[in-house]
Amino acid sequence: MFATAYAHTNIALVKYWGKRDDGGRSLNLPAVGSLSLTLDRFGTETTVELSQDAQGDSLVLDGTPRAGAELARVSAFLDRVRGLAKERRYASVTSRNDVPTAAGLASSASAFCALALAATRAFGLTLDDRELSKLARQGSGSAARSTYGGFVLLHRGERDDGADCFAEPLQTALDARLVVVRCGSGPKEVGSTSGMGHAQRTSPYFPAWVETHARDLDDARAALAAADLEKLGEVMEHSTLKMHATTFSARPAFFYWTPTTLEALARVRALRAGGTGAWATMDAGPHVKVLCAPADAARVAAALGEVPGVFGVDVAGPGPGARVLGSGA
Ligand code: 2P0
Repeated sequence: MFATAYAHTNIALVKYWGKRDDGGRSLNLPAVGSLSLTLDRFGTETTVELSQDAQGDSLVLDGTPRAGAELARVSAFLDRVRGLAKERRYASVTSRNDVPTAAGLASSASAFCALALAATRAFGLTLDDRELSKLARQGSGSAARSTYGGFVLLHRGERDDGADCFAEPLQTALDARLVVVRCGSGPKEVGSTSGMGHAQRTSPYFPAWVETHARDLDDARAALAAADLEKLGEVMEHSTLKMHATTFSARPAFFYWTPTTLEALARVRALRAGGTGAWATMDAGPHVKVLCAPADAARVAAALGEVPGVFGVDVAGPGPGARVLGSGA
């Protein structure tokens, strides 16, 4: 049995950052909810093939066999799927990213969503989207959101068993673009999982991050309901700057930003001062993603492309949810 699935990446407008206690169940429950846009470019295609004879799982990522921590994380995720399917067979996983892996463009979001969909189908399970989002979340929190296209909400939930921690799509009349501005190259120094854990344990600002987060989500949802890009952009920038403030104030501190990140941020502010609606968000890496209206995207991309040190710009729009590309025996 095999199945192939594709999932697009997503960028959080209101960020997920930190985990809540799940009583040691390894359910990967977020400390806060989040709200994202699934993109129409960048993503992961993954094939899962079951094997009668294999002595363990295997992983080939972007043409290279992987072992160690990468394989262990995938194998632990497959254990969850085997548990759901009451199956014991091992699987070979072949995955191709069209996201620069570990460069802050959220490859784990599309990767674990595509893996969740391909693995469940290969093991003969058909989960509805809500259950798929809960399963993907256990691989990587942001992956839950790639289940759906467009704007997506991931609920924080309250329950220890994670039953109310799922993603759902948000309806809006708003159309928008995210201009992805590459402000660095190579793998990041601090992964998002370890970065958020360290910030949560050591930053005195972390409690304020959690306390003020629900209001940001409410404001972003109201902005989407009103199709108000300016209001959405304003709360988006506020959320990312608070998230990064927890890294600056961690002990020891760490920085995802490079000087180019700051140059790009200055250019976004200059665009705004000049009357162009443009707002920035940064994740666990140096890149800047600029939210703007479709009609402004070419101008924003040209302005950001001129910033010294920028490696390249891509314009992304709202994309579709995860889908099965093929399956069979
Ligand atoms: C987000 N990030 O909401 C936030 C903003 C990065 C910064 O979700 O530990 O790889 O696997 O659940 O999903 C990236 O963190 O973390 C992320 P885990 P994940 O997109």
